[in-house]
Amino acid sequence: MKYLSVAEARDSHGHGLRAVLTQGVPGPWGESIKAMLAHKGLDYLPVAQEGGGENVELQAWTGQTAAPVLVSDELPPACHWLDQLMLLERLQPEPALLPTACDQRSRAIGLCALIAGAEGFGWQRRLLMLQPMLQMDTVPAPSRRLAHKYGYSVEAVQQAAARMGEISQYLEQCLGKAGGDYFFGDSPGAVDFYWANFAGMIKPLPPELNPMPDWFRPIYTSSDPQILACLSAPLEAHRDMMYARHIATPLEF
Ligand SMILES: N[C@@H](CCC(=O)N[C@@H](CS)C(=O)NCC(=O)O)C(=O)O
Repeated sequence: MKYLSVAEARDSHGHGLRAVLTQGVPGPWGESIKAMLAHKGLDYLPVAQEGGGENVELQAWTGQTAAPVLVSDELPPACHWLDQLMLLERLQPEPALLPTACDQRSRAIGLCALIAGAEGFGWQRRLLMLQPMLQMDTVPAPSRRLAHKYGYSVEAVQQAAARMGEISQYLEQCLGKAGGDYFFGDSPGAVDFYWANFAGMIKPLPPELNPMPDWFRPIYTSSDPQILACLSAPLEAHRDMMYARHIATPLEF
């Protein structure tokens, strides 16, 4: 994927939607957004963020340093997953990513928060991924930055696997109750896209579908039975169905 620098992207005001993405790796937040952009047929200019980097120019442009960010010309940068979702719905209402009826809509947003939000499934998994680096004698600067940004502490890490288990069991229940292939209705929505992409944080797709760098794969691949149990058979089948039907592979990042 060809990326603009943040400086180039700032100058492209008037050229439509820009998506700041972590360059070179399949970050689950960014991959979810890319999959939903593609699902809606929305074009965008990819802009490079450096995972764990200082991202000084991004900070000056958007007021924060993480990815993804969606910047649509005259609107404020959408840095938070819910703002991003609502922006996608606004830019291209069909196919919709959220149900309209209030009950289903509030549940769908809640499930997205459990997967992608603060303290959610991805957040907890990231704490566990950071743990080996945080235990080194000299903690690498990117890990130190990420630990600070995303609430790492010994106490937080201790509860992470159990919390992932609670969330994934709840997701499995919701998928079962939905009774079809998708979390809501008979077409894919935000919860489906988030789950499919975040499942890769414990068992990434094989190299031919997800050609992530060799150094990155072991970080994402878990061998801990408690964590692997989060990917129950129905949740893994859902993930595989989403890639087979709705997310283009091989992934490009
Ligand atoms: N601000 C986002 C969180 C996005 C996020 O967690 N981004 C991570 C993805 S791993 C990231 O950019 N990490 C690398 C970094 O912060 O440099 C939200 O709340 O929706």
